[in-house]
Amino acid sequence: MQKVLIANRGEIALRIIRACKELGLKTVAVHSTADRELMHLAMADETVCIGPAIATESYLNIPRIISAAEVTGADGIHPGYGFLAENADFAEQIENSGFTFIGPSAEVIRLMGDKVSAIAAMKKTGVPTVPGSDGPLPENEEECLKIGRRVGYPVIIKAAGGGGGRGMRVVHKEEDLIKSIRLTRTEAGAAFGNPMVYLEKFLTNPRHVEVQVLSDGQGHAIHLGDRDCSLQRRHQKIIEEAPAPGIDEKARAEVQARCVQACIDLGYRGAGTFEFLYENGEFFFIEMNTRIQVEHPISEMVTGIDIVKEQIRVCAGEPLSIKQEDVVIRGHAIECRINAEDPNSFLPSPGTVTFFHAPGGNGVRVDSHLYSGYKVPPNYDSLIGKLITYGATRDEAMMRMRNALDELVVDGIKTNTPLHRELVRDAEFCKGGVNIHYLEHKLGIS
Ligand code: MV4
Repeated sequence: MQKVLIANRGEIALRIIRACKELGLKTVAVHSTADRELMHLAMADETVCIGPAIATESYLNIPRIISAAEVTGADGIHPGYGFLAENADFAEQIENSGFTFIGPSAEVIRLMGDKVSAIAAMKKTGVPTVPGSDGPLPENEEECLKIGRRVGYPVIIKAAGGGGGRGMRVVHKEEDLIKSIRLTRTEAGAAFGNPMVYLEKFLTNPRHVEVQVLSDGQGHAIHLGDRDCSLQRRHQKIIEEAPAPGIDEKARAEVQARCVQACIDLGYRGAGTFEFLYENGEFFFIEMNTRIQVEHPISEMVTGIDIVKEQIRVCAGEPLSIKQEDVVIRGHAIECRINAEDPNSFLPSPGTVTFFHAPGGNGVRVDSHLYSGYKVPPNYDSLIGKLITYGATRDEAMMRMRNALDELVVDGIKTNTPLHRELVRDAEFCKGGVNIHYLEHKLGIS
């Protein structure tokens, strides 16, 4: 691989260009007409405008992206996260056109995109899953009632084509099961073109803990420890940390080893994340993400491994250069997602950044495409940067985050920085180990 086309925008496009530069790879940045002022365009070797602001005609338009790779002679395509990152057809068309998709095979993306087949694959390889229907719910409603009775209430109905919190419904009692299944099926058919649903025991107070992996698809795989992403609102993560605090060490070692084995069994290539619910000392697999994730930097900080560089290397066909025994989790890292939004209403707040000052100092990392004068367009995700702090201990990382947030200045638009300043001083969050409902309860949503 010699030239990488980055099929994304914003901070992750910048992050990928930095990795390519370290690897000595040429870069092509593609962008929409709304994104001519993006910082990474100035750092790329070449740029191509692929269409209008509306993502379906630019960042989501497969023929336009492949054409841009063709005209620039790029041989690798990095999807980043979001947009086409987990679109199996995109990966397939890239490979069929003779380019390298920086991610796993289209087959593995498809397997993990269908949550029913993903769970079946995990059961087969020995990754622990949530007790449930073990497959799609049958058409026969008497059979569904039997499954509900066996699993025990409360249960959750999820769409096979869903994920990330889309297409699910909690059922507290048997009387509500059948109508909930019918409703979820109808919604899933409309939203995902697939009415298939499955059932799981509903865990009432779990934490969201995920395991980062790297795998070369040639029989070598490693994990880079775990992250706690429980602090979320409406399935949008707000703060993440690595490692997850207060996890049972035996359960942790076991689940991490199972994830590595799963990568080998799947022939997995690239960076990936196994998502779990963690409750009462046990891990339960819910989904696998086949992309680089927003929160990958905290795992980089505690391992010293550049995940994006390794992801590109293994997808270029090189064997994994790191052995598991060389991966040492050292210290603690926290990430605050800085969004261009109103800190109270959470409504997007696009516009011109009249002044930007990034914090710095020991153990502080800022992954952001922001600069003074940059105009945040209204067309895309509101993430404008990630503030990451590292410390020898969790307390030190938290202290550095409090100070870094106090140094951060973003003028001209509203950001969620005030919310972050409050959260890093929250007594329960400071203790560590809050569950997935904590933030919404604190904000008074549910
Ligand atoms: C669950 C659950 C409780 N029990 N599954 C939401 C996102 C999707 N990835 C899975 N989700 C959940 N699945 C069972 N069996 C609770 C959630 C959930 C959640 C999970 C992770 C992070 C935040 C969440 C917020 C609400 C619900």
